[in-house]
Amino acid sequence: MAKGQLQRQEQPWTILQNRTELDRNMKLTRSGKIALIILVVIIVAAVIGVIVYFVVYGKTPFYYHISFKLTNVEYDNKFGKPYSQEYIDLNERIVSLMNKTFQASKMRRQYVISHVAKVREDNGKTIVDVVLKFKSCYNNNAAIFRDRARNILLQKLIGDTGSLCIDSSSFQLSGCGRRTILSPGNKIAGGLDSAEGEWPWQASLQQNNIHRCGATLISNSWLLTAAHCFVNAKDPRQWSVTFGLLLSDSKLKQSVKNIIVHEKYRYPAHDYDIAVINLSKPVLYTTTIRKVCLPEANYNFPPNSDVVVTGWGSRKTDGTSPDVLQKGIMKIIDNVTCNKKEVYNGTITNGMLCAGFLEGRVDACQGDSGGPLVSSDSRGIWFLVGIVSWGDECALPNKPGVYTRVTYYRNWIASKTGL
Ligand code: 4AZ
Repeated sequence: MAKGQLQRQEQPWTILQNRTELDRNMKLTRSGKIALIILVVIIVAAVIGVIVYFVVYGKTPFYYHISFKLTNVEYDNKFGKPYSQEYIDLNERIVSLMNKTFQASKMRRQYVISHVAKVREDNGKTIVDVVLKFKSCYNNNAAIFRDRARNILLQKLIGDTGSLCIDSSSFQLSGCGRRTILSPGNKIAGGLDSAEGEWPWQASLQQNNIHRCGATLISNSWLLTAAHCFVNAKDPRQWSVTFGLLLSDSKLKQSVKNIIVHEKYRYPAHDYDIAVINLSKPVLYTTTIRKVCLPEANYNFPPNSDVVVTGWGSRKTDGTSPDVLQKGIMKIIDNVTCNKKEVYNGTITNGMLCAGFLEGRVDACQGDSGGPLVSSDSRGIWFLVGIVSWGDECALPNKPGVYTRVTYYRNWIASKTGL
């Protein structure tokens, strides 16, 4: 009885044990299957990610601008007309030289095409501005990419250049202050709307996704803006920058890693109204997103020269803000004039610069702060002259806009950014 009982007791125990083992095995195979599925999903997602990355970045070309002097080509006024036979012939000779240069180099796979953007005169000789187009590379390799292109060109330009004599000392590879849109023009006759790519360094500085200020791209990771944009709002996590013509449909949004406000800026004083923004990751330059050139500290932008201010600021004091980036074409006003009693009565310091018209009419306004005031040189390269800072209301007679003078802070910018 006792044995029988034991036997009867053993049977359900063994069954139970076997079932538990079976369950464990089944569980193992089930968790094994789940792990396998997860692994497959991860691999598929990674493959899709890599493909998307290559497709997206593979379609983003790099443009490099170079210029050099042709010592055996007399300048001809017809070079100024892109449809003249003279221009077409010169373009063909240069494109053929560029094609030969890069097709016989280590960059043959990255090189796409080139074209002459502009022909200029220098002491009767001809200077050509050429745009070279390359397939994309990773952004952090851009500097290496650039150096490689420069070395290939320099080697070629001091050697055999066929029928063209090139002054290699005139060679310049300029990566800033250039549009790749050739003739943006005015979209609206007499209006102030800009065109996509016309001001490719312009950014909108946004606090919790709301436009607060303008900012200017000065490298792929740094922007310049006004210190007063960050009064009581210094946490970089609440800020982002966007690029593109329309505020409502930006082309790119970047997060901010760090904001450096000039250590001597004291609100509400207007001196030292400058700050630099470091992006969380560098932007990839495109046809419509590019950096402006920074002038040297000793450069002087002469009074009365043409400058352009751009931004999404209001159209008049306390007015509404536009969706399309606006431009205002104006003149630099010297500090002596701007300090006259009836103008700003001595309040304009050496770190400030005035621009606009004493009769009013064109001016920056609320929301343009931090944005660029730019000027183009004889080659059509754009330099940053000022940062929108302050003014007595907007477009009033004798109250032009006041800008942070970039040359005055050039060494401060270098000390913070290395640029
Ligand atoms: C502002 O409040 C502002 N007219 C910017 C520029 C000017 C005036 C005000 C210049 O952001």
